[in-house]
Amino acid sequence: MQKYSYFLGCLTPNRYPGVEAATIKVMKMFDIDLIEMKGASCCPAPGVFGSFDLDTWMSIAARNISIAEESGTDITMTCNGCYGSLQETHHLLEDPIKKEKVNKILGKIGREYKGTSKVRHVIELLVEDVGLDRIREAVVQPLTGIRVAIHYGCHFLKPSKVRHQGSAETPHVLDDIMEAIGAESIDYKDRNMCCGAGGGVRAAFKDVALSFTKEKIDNILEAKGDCITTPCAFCLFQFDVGQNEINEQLKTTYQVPVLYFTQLMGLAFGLSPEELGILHHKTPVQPLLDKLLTM
Ligand code: 9S8
Ligand code: 9S8
Ligand code: COM
Repeated sequence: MQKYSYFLGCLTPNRYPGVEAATIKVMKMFDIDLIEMKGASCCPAPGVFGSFDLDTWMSIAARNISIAEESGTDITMTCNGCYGSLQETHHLLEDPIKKEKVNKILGKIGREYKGTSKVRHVIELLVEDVGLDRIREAVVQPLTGIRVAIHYGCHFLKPSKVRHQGSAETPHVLDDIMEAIGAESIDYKDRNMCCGAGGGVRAAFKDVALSFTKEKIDNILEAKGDCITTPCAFCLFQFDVGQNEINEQLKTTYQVPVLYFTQLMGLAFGLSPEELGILHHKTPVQPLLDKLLTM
């Protein structure tokens, strides 16, 4: 069994424990053990901390990575923001001058960043290490007939010269996974547009954030999407909770189910909605489950 440190970040454990459960269970099916990182903190959020003070941001991120280094494992995560912080810090600290500066700060708390743990999004483990063939073989309940609207999220794709997720303009890694589990990944207008929440926008200007979310959902409905999926816990939160906020404000009735992509994989692998924690999402997922039963 290969071991990976699972960097949870803030949203996954606090708001979406089902994402944590689904991801651990799905990865275990492919002999990948996700281990807890004792003492990990906020990544810290790239669009917030990173925009204000790079040294503070990098030092906190480097402290988190050093926890994985201690256990001799690489590090993975289920949030694009966390991926952005840790992956970019790993990249920036290839510069010896920056590394020395950060280690001076970490030295005050008896820690050191070495750079020995790789930082990889859980999608990378699934596509590169597990492979689409093994994913296809694990399917017991193909999601045939389900029209999935993928939202990749900004930090997954950009800056593209650091992220290496194929094309930042026409990404397809998650499309490939969705097709491997039998679902149909649909095209819709402005697919790569931000969900609205990132960069502190949700915290500072909620109406602006929600107007982005609404525009995306309208585009998804126009393309007849049955559900939304994403590789980012923060985007998941914005679409799931955001639809309810829009409905309250505008007296609308948006109800497009939102699932983390490993939760959709779990359904295709025969895990129950309870095991995947999807019944606790703010926007009910029942319409999707009902459609699955009729397929
Ligand atoms: S940690 Fe604190 S706020 Fe958050 S979920 Fe993802 S980004 Fe990193
Ligand atoms: S949250 Fe997740 S990755 Fe971001 S910045 Fe724009 S999109 Fe939603
Ligand atoms: C979004 C993270 S995933 S942040 O709000 O841009 O920092």
